[in-house]
Amino acid sequence: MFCQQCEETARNLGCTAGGVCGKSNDTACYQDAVNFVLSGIAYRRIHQPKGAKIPANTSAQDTFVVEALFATLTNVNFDESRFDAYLKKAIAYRDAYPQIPGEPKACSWVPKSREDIIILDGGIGLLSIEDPNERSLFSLLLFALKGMCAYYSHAEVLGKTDPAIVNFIYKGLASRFEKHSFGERAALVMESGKVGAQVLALLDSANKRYGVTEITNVNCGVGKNPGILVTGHDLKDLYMLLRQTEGKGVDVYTHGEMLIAHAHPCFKKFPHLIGNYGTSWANQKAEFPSFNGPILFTTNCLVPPPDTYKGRIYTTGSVGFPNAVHIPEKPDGSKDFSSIIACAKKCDPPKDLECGDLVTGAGHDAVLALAPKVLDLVKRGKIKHFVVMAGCDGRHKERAYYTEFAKALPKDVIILTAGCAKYRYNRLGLGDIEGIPRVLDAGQCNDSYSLVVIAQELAKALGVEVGELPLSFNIAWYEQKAILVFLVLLALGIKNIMIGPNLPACLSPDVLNMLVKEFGVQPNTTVPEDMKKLGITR
Ligand code: FS2
Ligand code: SF4
Repeated sequence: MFCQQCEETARNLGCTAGGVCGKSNDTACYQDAVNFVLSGIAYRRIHQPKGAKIPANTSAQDTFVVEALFATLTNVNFDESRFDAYLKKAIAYRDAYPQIPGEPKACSWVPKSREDIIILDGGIGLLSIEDPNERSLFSLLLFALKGMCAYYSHAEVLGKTDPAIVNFIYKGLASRFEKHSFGERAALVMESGKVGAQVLALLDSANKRYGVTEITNVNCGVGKNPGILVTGHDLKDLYMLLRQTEGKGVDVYTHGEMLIAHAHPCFKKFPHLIGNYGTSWANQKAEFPSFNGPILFTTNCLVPPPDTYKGRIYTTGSVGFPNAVHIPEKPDGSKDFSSIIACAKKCDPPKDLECGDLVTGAGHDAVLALAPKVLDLVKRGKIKHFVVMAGCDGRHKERAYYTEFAKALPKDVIILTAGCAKYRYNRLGLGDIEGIPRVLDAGQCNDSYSLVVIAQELAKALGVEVGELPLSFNIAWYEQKAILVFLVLLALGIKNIMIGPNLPACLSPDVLNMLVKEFGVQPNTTVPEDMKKLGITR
C-alpha cells in the first residue's frame, strides 16, 4: 500500500505498512483498485468517439461513482468487503461502455483473485504515476475530488444535484491517464477549486431544507434516558433518526461535526435532541466509552473502536467498519433505524463529560443579519482583525498550537471557524465584542462556504477587495475535504493562506513552489511568529 492522503500520514511521507488511521494494507489496496477502475469508467465515458453506443441514462452510475469515491476518503470505510462490492459494481458500469482503441489498463483490468489486488506493485496505486510532478498534481486533484464527492453526496440525498459537478468529477478522474503538461494539470487542480465552490454552495442551499441556522447555545450536559450518539455530517440521517425515536424513551445527541444541527430551526423542534456530547473525532476513544449507548456514524471520521464500545458502532451511507451493523438506504431514500433504537433501549444513560456549553450557527445568513453592528465595530476600531481558523482537528500533540494561537489573539480579534478544528478553542470562553461572539462558528467543514460569503459581503460593504480586509487565514487540515476547501479559497483568489500542522505530503517541490509563488501559501510555525506574519498586532 501507499497512501499519503491525510495530514497524519506516516513520517509525513506516506503510509506503507498499514495506515496511521487504522486502515489495513489490504483495504488500502482495495481502495486503490476502486479508484483505478473509477478512472477507467471516467476515461471510457469521456473518450468515446462520436456515435458510440453508450449507456443512455447514467444517473445511477453517477450516484455510485460519487459514493464509491467518497468511501475512499480518510476515516470513512475500513471494510474490505464493501470495497470488494464497490469494485465489482465499478467494473460492471465500466464494461457497459464500448472499448476504445488504445485505452489505458484501467479500462479493461479485471482482478482474477484477491491476490491480484493485494499486491505491492500492481501498477494501480498512485505510485504507478512515475513523474513526481504529475503524481503530485493528480494526487491533489484526486483528493479534492474525494472531498467534492463527500459534499455532493450530502446535497444529493437532500435532492440537490448539478450535472456540471458530476461532469467535472469524471473529467478529473479521466485526466489520470491523459497526457497533460504541468501547467494543464495545475489548471485542473485550480478548476477543482472553482467547482468546489459550486458544490459548497449547493450543499449550503440543500441544508436550508432544515431552516436557516441561528446563533445558538448548545447544551453539552446529559439527560436521564439512554441515548444514541450521531456523528458525521449527514443531517438527513439525523433527521430520520429523530423522527423514528420520537416517544420511544430514547434521547439523541450530536457529536463532532453534527453540532450544527442544533442551530437549524427544524432540529430545535425535537425535545429529545438533548445536546452535543464530546468534542472532535480525534477524542473518540476517550469520550465514547462513557456515552454508554450506540453510536451512529453517518460519515467520517471513524476511528477504529476498541473493545469497550466496538459492539455499539453502527454505520450508514459510505461509512463501513468490519462487523459493525450497517444501516442501508432503501430504494425510496429512507432508512430503518430500529436496530440501533433497540440497542439503545438496553443501554445505560450517558455519563456527563462536563464539557460546558457551546455556541454554533454563525452561518452567513446569521452573521450578515448582524452586519451593520459588525461594520460599526470595525469602523470604531473595536474589531481590528478577523482570522479564519477553519478546518479539521487531529490526534497529534502539535495541534495544541491552535489552542495557543486562539488564546494569544488580542481581544479585538474575531475568529471565524467551521469544521471540527473549532474544538481546539471553542470552550476557552473567549468572550464577545459588544455582544458579537469572538468565536463565530459557521458549522461543518463545508460551511467554510459561509466564511467566504461573510468575507465577500463585508468587503463589499466597506468598499474594498477581500484581500484588503483585516482578514487572515490560519487553516488546520487533516483530510481531503479540507484539501478541497483549501483549493476553493485559492480559486477565489485568497492569498497568503497559512496551513498546518504539516503541509500535504503529496506536494512535490515544484508544486509547492508554485503554491508559494502564485498564492503565497505558507506553513504555520510558532504562535508569535505567525501572529506577526499574519499582521495581527497585540
Ligand atoms: Fe473533521 Fe473528520 Fe469535517 Fe473532516 S470530522 S476531520 O473528516 O470532515 O472536518
Ligand atoms: Fe495513512 Fe492517512 Fe492514508 Fe490512513 S488515510 S493510510 S493515515 S495517509
